[in-house]
Amino acid sequence: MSELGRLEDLPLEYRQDLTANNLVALWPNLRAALPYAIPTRKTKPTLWRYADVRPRLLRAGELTPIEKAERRVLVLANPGLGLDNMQATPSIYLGLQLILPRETAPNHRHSPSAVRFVVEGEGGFTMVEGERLPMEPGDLILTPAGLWHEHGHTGAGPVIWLDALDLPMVYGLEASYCTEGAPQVQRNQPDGSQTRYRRAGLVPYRSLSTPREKYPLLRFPWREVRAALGDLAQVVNIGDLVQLAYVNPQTGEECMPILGFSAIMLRPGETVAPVKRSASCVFHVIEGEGDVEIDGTSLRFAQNDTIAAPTHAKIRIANSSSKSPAYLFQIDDAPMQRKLGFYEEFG
Ligand code: GTQ
Repeated sequence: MSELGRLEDLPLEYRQDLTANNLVALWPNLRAALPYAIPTRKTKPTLWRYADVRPRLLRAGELTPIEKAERRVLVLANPGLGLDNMQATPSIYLGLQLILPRETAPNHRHSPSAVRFVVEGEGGFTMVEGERLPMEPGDLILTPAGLWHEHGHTGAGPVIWLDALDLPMVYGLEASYCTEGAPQVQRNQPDGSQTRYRRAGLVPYRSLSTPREKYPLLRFPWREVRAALGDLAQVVNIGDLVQLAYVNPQTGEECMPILGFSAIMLRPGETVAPVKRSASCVFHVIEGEGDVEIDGTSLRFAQNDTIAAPTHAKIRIANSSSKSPAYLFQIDDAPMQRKLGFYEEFG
């Protein structure tokens, strides 16, 4: 490998002249842009304990009325990426959102896509294009790019969910913006997408001849996902991943364009070592407790904690209970990397 010329090797007058003409010499910067073998990663393996976030989020509920917040969210920001940048990983925005009884987070739509993973509370709902979607703990709710959505809460006690958005990508492309709207009129089909697409392998007959909906299924109830994981666990060898992807039931492809979502079950006492991948990812603990090791950093996790891992990370996850399974919700940017042609697994 030849040594590349440094900036200091160039005459000062020449460097200043380049700058004045909005030009940059590539070779002093080439290795930073294209490092050998492994990308430069600023993302730190990071764990946000729910026990730390929850009281601060409830305090935000006291300090800031919903009218002054629009969305009452504490963002899980990776310290390696700069807190102000609001990135859990370079592609994943995460926030924990609080809504209190009778509050509404007003109707809007935006160019980034969002999903909600419900953490606690009963009686919350998200309305998407007039369809009212109940939010039970563990449910995954999609609010894709450009669709109207508002949140409400008709129950008692706080409702908290994890927001995951592809905001860093869309913002980085200078394409992130939002439109406000009047409250939606509810269609007489609450949770209609879930009713139509409840069973894998069965789609409404009419969908075969009508133009495909881009987002046919908007809610994935945890009850169904949990049961499906339990079934899958019966036929997967111990140590192999029991993992289900949330997909578009009409195409079988990932349900959202940039970020991917899946659920993992760790059987009692089980340790798994997922294949190393070019995607960055996040784990949110649905149930259970254990230990995760990311590039040599060990983190202990409990229920509702959230963990970020950089691209190209070596990851090991252990369920520390010998009696109960553990369940994780995984978010990654594999869909985008696949579409762009650079997704890799290093098996
Ligand atoms: O609930 O629509 O965490 O627009 C950030 C931006 C949540 C939302 C966030 C949003 C929302």
